[in-house]
Amino acid sequence: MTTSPATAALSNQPPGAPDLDELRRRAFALRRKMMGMAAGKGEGYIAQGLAMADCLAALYFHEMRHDSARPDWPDRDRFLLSTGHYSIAMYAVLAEAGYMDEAQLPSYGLNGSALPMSTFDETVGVEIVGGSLGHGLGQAVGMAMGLRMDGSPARVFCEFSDGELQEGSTWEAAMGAATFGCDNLVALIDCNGIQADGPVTVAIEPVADKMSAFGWDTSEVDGNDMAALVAALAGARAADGRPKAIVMRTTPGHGVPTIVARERAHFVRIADDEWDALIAELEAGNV
Ligand SMILES: Cc1ncc(C[n+]2csc(CCOP(=O)(O)OP(=O)(O)O)c2C)c(N)n1
Repeated sequence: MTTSPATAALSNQPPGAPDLDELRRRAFALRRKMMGMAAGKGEGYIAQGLAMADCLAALYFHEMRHDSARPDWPDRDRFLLSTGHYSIAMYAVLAEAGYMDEAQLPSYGLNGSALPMSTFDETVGVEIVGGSLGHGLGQAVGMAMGLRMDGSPARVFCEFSDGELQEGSTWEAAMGAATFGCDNLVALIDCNGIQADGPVTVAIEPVADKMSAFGWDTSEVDGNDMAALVAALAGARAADGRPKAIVMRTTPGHGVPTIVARERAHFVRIADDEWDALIAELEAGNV
């Protein structure tokens, strides 16, 4: 498995034709890195991370304009991870894209590590402090407005979760984005159906209809289908005055059937001697 960094994308021109096989290979590489990071830690947010791999591969290796050699490039597209507890996925993609040395990854979640269990903006390539749920979209709206005021062509891609759709601050931000015409903002809503203690029970559905009603240009995809994701991202490029939302239906644990089958996938507990078999499952499926 090669781990070449992202091709430096130094202009804000739209991306060319996608290479879906290459993007799927990247998504697999991200999952493999995450399994390596989580192995031996006993417990963690691995299920959500595995499910986010396709979206992150599509963003960092196709849709976003960014340059790992210049993480502070003012015109870079921004990726905001609102669910800071998905950090394992963030670190995997930052390593795969060349923002950090892969040798750092085993320190994930350890005391004093530069890769804390919940994301912190001191980690190179991490744009916001995550973890206090319900705040990512508001920050993304402010960032998108600021970039536009500066005349920057950069776009803001903001991931947030179905759990965060239970928080009023998310809907306030959604109204604001439409009011202020933030068409340089793409929301990636991770609808995996779970929250801390079980299923999402508050009536957030129909998410896509609600976002549309709030003034967003909205699509809905299987978040583990690379072709669908790439197409939805391409459809979200229009500078038509409307913010864009992609509702992603993801499967926690995607790529590792035993984790998919776990009833309580939010904070998965896995014994030391189970990891080798789980990694073998991932490699056998090559997903
Ligand atoms: C404001 C806030 N309240 C509570 C928490 C504790 N918390 C951490 S993860 C989580 C579950 C949230 O569900 P969701 O965002 O859908 O994530 P998933 O279950 O898919 O990991 C909660 C409540 C938090 N991080 N922030």
